[in-house]
Amino acid sequence: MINKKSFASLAASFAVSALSLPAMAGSLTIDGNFSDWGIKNNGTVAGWTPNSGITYVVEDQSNSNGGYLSPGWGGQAYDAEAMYLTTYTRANGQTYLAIGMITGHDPSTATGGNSYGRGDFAIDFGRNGTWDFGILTADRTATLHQGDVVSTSNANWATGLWSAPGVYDPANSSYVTAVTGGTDVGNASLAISSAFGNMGTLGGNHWFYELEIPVSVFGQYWGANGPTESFDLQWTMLCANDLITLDPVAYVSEPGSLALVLGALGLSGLARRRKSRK
Ligand SMILES: [Ca+2]
Ligand SMILES: [Ca+2]
Ligand SMILES: [Ca+2]
Ligand SMILES: [Ca+2]
Repeated sequence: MINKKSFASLAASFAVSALSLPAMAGSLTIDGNFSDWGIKNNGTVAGWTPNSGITYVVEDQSNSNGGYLSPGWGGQAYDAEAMYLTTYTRANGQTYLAIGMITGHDPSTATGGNSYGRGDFAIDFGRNGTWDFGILTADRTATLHQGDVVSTSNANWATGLWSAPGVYDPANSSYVTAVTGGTDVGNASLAISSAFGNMGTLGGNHWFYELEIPVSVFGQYWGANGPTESFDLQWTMLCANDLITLDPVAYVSEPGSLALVLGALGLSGLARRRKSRK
């Protein structure tokens, strides 16, 4: 599995014009309910696994290890637990990027004292450390509101408390948390669930963020056949005590699609020749 994934990202880095993302035949309802993603809060590890056509990452933690999460602490109350992503085209011809995220962080957490509120979703096209878009989960300025998609540079982001895992250094943190400026380029649909339990096996309360973004807002970064560059999607809270990051292009949904990519590159023939030489 690990080999397959790294081979897939190698293939993706060669096949720049053929970045393929997971896609769904149907569409989702942006209502804060994850049943349409196939996610289940049934008290099992398998409950985190979504329907096919969705890429995801799970990093479920608890209050063990002194509440250490990486890069900071806080246990379940600051646990970024899972990120999900898919794409689909609606009957109107418009293609959408949909994002799901599960966290143990209460969205109503106020910022003050030792407490930090929710952050925004961040996208880095090119995976080059420059965060190009934010999707706002709260009103951030007089003109940048919850649900806005904002074109950003890194100067348009607040950062967290940590400069590296376990290193408290707010002045030198590069972990982006919330948008502070930039250009409003469009609107996402956003719904946040109320608290639920029984997610996975580690206990605690959880919340689900569900988003849908028309890919036209990404301009040059999204063409007729999908994103023009690989990208990272990230979410954290205002302290960045725990982050969750998804690189969806590294994901290959079916062995057949990897074989297709490798075949197109002539790599499968290369692999066979190498093998026969041994
Ligand atoms: Ca839903
Ligand atoms: Ca957890
Ligand atoms: Ca986590
Ligand atoms: Ca970038």
